[in-house]
Amino acid sequence: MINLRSDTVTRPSAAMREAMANAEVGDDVWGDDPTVNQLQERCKELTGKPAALFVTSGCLGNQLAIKSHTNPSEEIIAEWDSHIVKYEIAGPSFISGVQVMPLKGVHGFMDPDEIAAHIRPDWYHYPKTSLVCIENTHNRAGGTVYPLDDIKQVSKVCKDNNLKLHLDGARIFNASVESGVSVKDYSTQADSITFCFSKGLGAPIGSILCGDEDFIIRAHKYRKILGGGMRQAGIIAAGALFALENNVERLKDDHKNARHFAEEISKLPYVVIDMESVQTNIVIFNTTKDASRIKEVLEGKGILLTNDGKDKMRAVFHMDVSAEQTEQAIGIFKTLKA
Ligand code: TLP
Repeated sequence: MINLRSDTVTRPSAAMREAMANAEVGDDVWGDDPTVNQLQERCKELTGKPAALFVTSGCLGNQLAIKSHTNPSEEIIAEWDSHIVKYEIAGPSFISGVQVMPLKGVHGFMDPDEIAAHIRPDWYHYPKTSLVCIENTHNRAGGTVYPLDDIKQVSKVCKDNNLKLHLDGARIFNASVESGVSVKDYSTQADSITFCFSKGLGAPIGSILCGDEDFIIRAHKYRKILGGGMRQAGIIAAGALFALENNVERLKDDHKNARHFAEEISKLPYVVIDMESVQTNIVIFNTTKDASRIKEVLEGKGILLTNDGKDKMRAVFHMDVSAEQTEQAIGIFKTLKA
């Protein structure tokens, strides 16, 4: 099977498993796991943030960030198609008691003037706006890379208005290898960042949340409340360290495969792709055929991908899909009749 459902489907390599098997461990709820501590230190260096917290998932990282930056009955601004709005099951209201003001972006990026226009004036009828969340790369826009200058403008709006800025950088390394902008240069624009080891980086589990010390002290408590404290977590932290060491530069191969796949399938009469959106490892496309039917037929031919409603599909490239398998997938797509 060529699994293009997500970059979360990768399985750890033999070398990564070996690093995990040999990890030194301790009880991380006591702060005693040397491998978790090493990973958190490494992530502080990478992001330029004073503190870091290892968490089970990108969702937990985002939700802890929202909880730690806000108070109940406040409002946060996020892009309407972002992961936080679309796929975190109303987590901001459930966990933090805040309301989301979703703004539509272009390629997933909100207009800084529009953000400014939606900050609530101080009035007793209104919630207080306290946080802006951005996503880089933007998943549902097709893995688009947030231009650093645009992030700087959003950051300025936040600073000028005393708002916090959280960066959902689940795929920040995809953005970084593609743009040449360092993870640190992206992170320092925001008050907090999460990124995932379990997507393109190929580790089985884990994400990190980075920010200043007080923020991470709050997040640490909330992680505990939500059951996110792990004991000998060094076993999974070792996979994450291995991923940072070995799997960053190779993300460019995934981008190349995604681009090639998009270029080829865009020639098919029933496929419509905004090629401008194909910037990293995700290909989102529309189809004039029934997307769920295409998905079914492709599954029978050995390709797994996802559909979103009747006419939208997503294919994600990652380390378990080689250039040859990309070629095979294109070939199979071409056998579908118009
Ligand atoms: N995205 C998953 C699904 O949940 C949709 C995927 O297959 O792409 N931020 C972004 C931008 C994400 O794409 C995801 C996962 C997360 C956060 C959450 O990460 P996890 O799955 O580790 O909770």
